[in-house]
Amino acid sequence: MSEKLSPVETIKTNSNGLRGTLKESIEVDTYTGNLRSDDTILVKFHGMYVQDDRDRREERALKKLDKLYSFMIRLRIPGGVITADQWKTVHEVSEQYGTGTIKITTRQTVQLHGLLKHQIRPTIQTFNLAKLDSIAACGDVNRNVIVTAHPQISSIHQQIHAYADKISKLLLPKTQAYYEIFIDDEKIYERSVEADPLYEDRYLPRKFKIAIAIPPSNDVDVFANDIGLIAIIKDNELKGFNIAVGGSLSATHGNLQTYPRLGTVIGFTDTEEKTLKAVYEVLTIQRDFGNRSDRKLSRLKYTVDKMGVEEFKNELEKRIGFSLEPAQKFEFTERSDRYGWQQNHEGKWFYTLFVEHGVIKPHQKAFLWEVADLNVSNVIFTGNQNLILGEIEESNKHLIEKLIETHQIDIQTSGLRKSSMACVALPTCPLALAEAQRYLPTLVSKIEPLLLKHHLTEEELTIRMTGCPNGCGRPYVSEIGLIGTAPEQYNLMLGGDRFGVRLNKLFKEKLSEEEILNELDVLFELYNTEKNQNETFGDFTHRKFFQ
Ligand code: SRM
Ligand code: SF4
Repeated sequence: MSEKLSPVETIKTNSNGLRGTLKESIEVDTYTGNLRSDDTILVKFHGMYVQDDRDRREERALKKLDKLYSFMIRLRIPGGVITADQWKTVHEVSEQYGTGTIKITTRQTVQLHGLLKHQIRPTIQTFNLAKLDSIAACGDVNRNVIVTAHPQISSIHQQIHAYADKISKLLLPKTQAYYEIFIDDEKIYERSVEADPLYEDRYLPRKFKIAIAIPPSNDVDVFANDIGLIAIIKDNELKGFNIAVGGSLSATHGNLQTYPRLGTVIGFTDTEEKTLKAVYEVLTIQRDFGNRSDRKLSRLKYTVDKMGVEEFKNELEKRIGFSLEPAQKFEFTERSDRYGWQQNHEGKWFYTLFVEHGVIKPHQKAFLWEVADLNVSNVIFTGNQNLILGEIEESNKHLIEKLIETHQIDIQTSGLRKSSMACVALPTCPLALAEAQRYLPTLVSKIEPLLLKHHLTEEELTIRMTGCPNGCGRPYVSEIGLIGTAPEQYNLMLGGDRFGVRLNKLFKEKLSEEEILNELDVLFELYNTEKNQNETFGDFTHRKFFQ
């Protein structure tokens, strides 16, 4: 007997190409800042979420007021690269329609919070003029494709980088609803041009994520993605990609059927045509076999585990019409960003700015505006929530150096802070059980003295915090993972490696700040006295507690 479809499935198939009643919700229902119920689902496929300020819920409920609804918009920026002019547009839109804050996400793009309903269309229209869009940035489709950010890493980085854009385009939904609803007044496209052989009218059972890593860097956490492509480079030439499937980090507290899983490498493809075909058909398998009744169990990882890796690979080879070659050797030896100035193989300069948890501070925003005004660099977002000013000619470097000085852009901070990551959480995320990006900076300030006490200040150990177990800040692939369970309470996860190839495990549950600090004090002491030569903290805790 077939299982009952989840209600989201019906909303998708009945949506007339993701249109639903979004136009009416936005233009007719002016009495509320919210959308009609089904439209709150559909608007995600166009890159937006309806939210409300959770800090103000109580105050508004007491006054018998509706929630303070607003929208978060997330841009689709494959590979995270935009021009200086596009940055200026993001800056201006954030001031005119958002809260003023620009947030770099863990998937190489930016989000703006706090847009009111009537500001959605002008926002999207302004982005559109700057050739920016938010199509498929959320929803049950392929999301922003991410790729190792720093072009210095390889002279063929550009060639690999282009794959992010090609894959993103290949997997875009065909519906023109975005343009129709948010940009043009009239319906200008015929439905006949919208036939969508990939997504059909049911789209995927769940969100889908793809990352491309260029070893030795795993700054994208390639194994945390539904599909991970690992570039294989020999003699400075791109030979092809290893393909990993079934990565995803989310889990639900108390639901043992859910778990974080790292992608499994199933083979290698040596041409662009073969790589794109394999990527495309992984999506069709997930479309056809993915769980459409329980959204908690609908990511590709569950499809892969249900079918078994071998059966999944057989199905893929049947669909692509060729056999995958054996996976090639690779090694990851770094994951953090390369802060400060770096020069690439062509002599161009790149400056990586540390942006704590992706929240651009006012003085950084002022700096970036003036840099963009010079128009001598592009802007690259990293999967670690930082930002690179790229492609700077030697003759222009001094202009940016001067602005760095004027705006006191300081990258001097501890290794721990530089390797820290946190998700948005409160006040906008409806799923947050605890604070994350608003709290981790304070906690890091309290951990730093412990590192000093145990002579570990130079250690670049990774610490990641999320407000719930969904894993948006990828805490399951860190050396110290803190996952919110309730206000001011976190599970402490240990034993993950430094480069994102081994998951951490639950060490202690529901700890308060004081308990976290006490645990870390003891752990740092143990690490300092018992570690092997060159052993990282993550490898040490793995050996000590989980082997
Ligand atoms: Fe996420 C949902 C923020 C990366 C797993 N994520 C959300 C929502 C939209 C909450 C919601 O559903 O209403 C959060 C919006 C908060 C806000 O107020 O802005 C949210 N996720 C984020 C971002 C902004 C975190 C950040 O601080 O950077 C990241 C945006 C990435 C992007 O640009 O697309 C973000 N989310 C991730 C990642 C990490 C990654 O992709 O590398 C994960 C774990 C990897 C994975 O997908 O397994 C992740 N987010 C989730 C999940 C769990 C999905 C699942 O399979 O169960 C949810 C909840 C859901 O989808 O039901 C979620
Ligand atoms: Fe929200 Fe949880 Fe994601 Fe953090 S991890 S942004 S709290 S869904």
